[in-house]
Amino acid sequence: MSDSNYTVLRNAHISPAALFSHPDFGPQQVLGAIRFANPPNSRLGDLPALQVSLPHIAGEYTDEVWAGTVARDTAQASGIAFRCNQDWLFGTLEVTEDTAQSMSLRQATASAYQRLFGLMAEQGYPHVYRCWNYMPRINEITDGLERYRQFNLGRQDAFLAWGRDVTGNLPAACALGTVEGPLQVAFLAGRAPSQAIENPRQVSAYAYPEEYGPRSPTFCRASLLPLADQDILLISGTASIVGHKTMHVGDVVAQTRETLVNLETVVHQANQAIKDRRFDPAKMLYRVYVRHPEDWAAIRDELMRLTGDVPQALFVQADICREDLLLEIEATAFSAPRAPMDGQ
Ligand code: 3EB
Repeated sequence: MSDSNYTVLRNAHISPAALFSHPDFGPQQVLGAIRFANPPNSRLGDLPALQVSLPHIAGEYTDEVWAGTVARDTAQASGIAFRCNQDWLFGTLEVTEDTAQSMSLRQATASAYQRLFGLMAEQGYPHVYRCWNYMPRINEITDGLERYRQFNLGRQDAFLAWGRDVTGNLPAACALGTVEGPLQVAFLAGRAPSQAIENPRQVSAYAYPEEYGPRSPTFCRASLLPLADQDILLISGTASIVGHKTMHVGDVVAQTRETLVNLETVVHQANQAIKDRRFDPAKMLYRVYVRHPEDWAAIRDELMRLTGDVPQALFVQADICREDLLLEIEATAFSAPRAPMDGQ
């Protein structure tokens, strides 16, 4: 663990058995976790943790763990489990849809995000950096509208209700489909502003034309957190989209290559923004969402050409938010630590 005076944020893929005994991810440091397991299993204690019932495709089961220095005990408010420290707040929540109770997916999403913004305001962490969204039957059409598009309506409803921008400085995000269960949301918020990074190869998601739904998705391509001793880049789910169009329909290798060019472009944009520091695609932590599990090895081989070695990547089977997308890749990058007085 760093002995600097600054609060550091880190994340890693850690096997459930090693959680809490790892020197950087002890009980006092862990803020929360996201676990993919089908069926769900335990050993997360009272951590704010999403257990998303999507199967791992390959490799050992690991948790994606977020940690800082000295996390406070888990608290509950507005149905949100959260842990925070001086700088960060990590929270998780679930909302069950129930049309009999007027709780459509749109309403469930609006409720989740309204509560999340409420908690952030109340606890004094006004900036949301990253949201993870999982919902059942994401590509199913009900009442004439694909459920992902209903989710986009509800998400934007909540941003607008809180007077937040729906363009520009938005959180990074991902949105994936499960088979059944509640809407599940995890989020990372903080006290200091982040900088939104966009991809010049792609139309910003908040500016997608109406053919992708009545309301645009409310996220940015990556959140850059310029910290005292380290820069962190949280890259949104990234897919084979150029402009606003899906490319290479039906061709998983070509979709993977396009996705990786998009990822490299986002990293390049972030490096431009920080000027002297280098995020390196070879060293990022990846999560790969794969629609058809049999495609995973072909995707891994392409990713290896970028990372030059076995990538630090977790492969999970999930439905992607456009019917014609075969994969989506998200990543976290950490720059080399800076000497404390450097660049001040
Ligand atoms: C895309 O680029 C692919 O709605 O939060 C990626 C990341 C995607 C986040 C979201 C959707 C979301 O449009 C889909």
